[in-house]
Amino acid sequence: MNKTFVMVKPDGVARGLVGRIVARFEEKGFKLAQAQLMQLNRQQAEVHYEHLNEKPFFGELVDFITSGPVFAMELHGTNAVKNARSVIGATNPVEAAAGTIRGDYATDVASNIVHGSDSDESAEREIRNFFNINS
Ligand code: RTP
Repeated sequence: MNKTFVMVKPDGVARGLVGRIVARFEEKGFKLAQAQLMQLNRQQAEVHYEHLNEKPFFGELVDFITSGPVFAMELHGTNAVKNARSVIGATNPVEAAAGTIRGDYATDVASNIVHGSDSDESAEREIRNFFNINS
């Protein structure tokens, strides 16, 4: 049993998809350990996406992720990082399989509904950054 961090992005919150997205993770077998609707400031967004800060779309990414509330979650489950990413689907919705969140609800890589940690180390860091706890 381990943990991951998942966040419904502003487009998913604005479209009223939070309940359906939480349900998909619960149906898969995840347990919700912490969750909060929150508004990110630019500094928090820049830290979260630090690994992309040299990409040409970085400014748009920060604008987008701070454009409205996000729904942040700590999820617990077996092989949490990999299982959550399989529920989420490929980064670009064009490549995301039907039955995944991005495959079913998104069309554009710039607004792809949900984020999931990409490693155990990222999950630990993101849970700490978003929920201010030592985990
Ligand atoms: P995420 O961090 O959101 O779960 O996404 P990911 O691991 O699947 O993909 P990553 O490479 O970390 O990219 C983070 C987010 O940046 C946006 N993006 N935009 N305009 C573009 O070409 C582009 N490419 C990536 C996406 O919102 C992606 O989820």
